[in-house]
Amino acid sequence: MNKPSNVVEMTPETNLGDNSTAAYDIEKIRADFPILSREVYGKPLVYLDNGASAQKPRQVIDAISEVFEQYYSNVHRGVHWTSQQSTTAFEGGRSKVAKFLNAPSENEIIFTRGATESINLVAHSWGRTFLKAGDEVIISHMEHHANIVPWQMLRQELGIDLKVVPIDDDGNFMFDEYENLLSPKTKLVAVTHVSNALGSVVPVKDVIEKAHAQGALVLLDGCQAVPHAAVDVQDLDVDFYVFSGHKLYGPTGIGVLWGREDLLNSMTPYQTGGEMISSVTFEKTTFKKAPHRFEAGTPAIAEAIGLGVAIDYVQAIGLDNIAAHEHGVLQYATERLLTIEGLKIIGTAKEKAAIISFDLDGVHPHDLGTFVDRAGVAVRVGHHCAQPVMDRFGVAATARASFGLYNTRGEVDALVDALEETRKFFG
Ligand code: 7TS
Repeated sequence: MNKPSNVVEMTPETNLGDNSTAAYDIEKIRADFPILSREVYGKPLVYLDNGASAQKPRQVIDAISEVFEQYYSNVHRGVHWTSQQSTTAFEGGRSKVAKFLNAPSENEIIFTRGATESINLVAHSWGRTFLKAGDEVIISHMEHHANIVPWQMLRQELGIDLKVVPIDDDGNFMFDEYENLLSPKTKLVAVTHVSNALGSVVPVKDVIEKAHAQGALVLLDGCQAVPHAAVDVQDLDVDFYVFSGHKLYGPTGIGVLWGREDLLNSMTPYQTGGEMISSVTFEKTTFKKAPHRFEAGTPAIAEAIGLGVAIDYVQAIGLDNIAAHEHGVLQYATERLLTIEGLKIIGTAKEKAAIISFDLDGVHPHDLGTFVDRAGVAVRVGHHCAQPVMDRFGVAATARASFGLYNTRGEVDALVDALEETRKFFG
């Protein structure tokens, strides 16, 4: 992220939550998302679970329908018209992702099923090629399970060590502790760009600089970063970057692994089979270079095309405009939530993306989630696949409101009203 979402400079055109401005026409944006105009339990849907998955604009929905209605076929293997159309659109999706991340080459964009598969791919292919017993991988205390368990599996299999950067009571990444953990044994630093449970923005540029000074590579989990601000992999000077399409207003079943081309081509394949080979005989098989090296079998065709359209969509609004809008909503939500008696925000880091985890005194998060749902408000409750974060703050679960580019201050008010009702009901 060039600018973390909460340090984006605010301008009079961009910092207004609900109000349409020349730079940010919120009503027009909301009208692009069909689901936002529906009601649940007779109440307008207030969708505040974007951290789990974001809703889809009409442009993405239509693009996916168009694939199946107009030109669907398998890719990379047909001389016929539909196959060529599908291949061009599919590879167009790759090219949009490359530009979105400012990747030097489209060959560096590997399509996966999602961030989980991207991280597993790196652990499997890079890890098994380059790690040996005694090597160290550093993660942080606020990782999603998807960036913990694959490394634990390698620890079990190869005997590597896993080091964990602690977080402070506000949910800040403890940089001094990180520096202390780095050593010549460190081979990889795999950390989240933005915490899904706390919203904390990790100072990734400094993390990368220090890791590289020790000769270690860096993988960033960008799931919660790419929907909120512009990411430039060259400016970051990172080695691997992963994210899921469905949190970026795109379809499910499609995700991205970006890696430096030389690195990718030095790695053993992840899955093997059709489309990733150069030649096969019963004696010997040779493999293609990236990206096809890592894309065995028929890929998620319509989904990759849909992801490209989602990227067009956020870029047309502008990532900086989105960041500024969401920052306004985050600030407003933080202030309003703190007026609720007994409500405690968990995660008050210096730099935050538009995610607020909270606890309401005396109300179990699951009861809270069920209660506000009846008011049409969708929040996530649970451990957010980040159980170590819950342990760190001594809770089993939290409620979490995570905002997207279409959320408004009016929706924050609806959440606050629903929480006041919840408090009265259980109080
Ligand atoms: N990494 C982070 C930081 C995430 O937030 C998530 C999903 C993942 C990895 C895994 O992504 P997937 O698309 O492969 O499943 N996070 C959440 C969440 O916060 N609530 O539901 C899913």
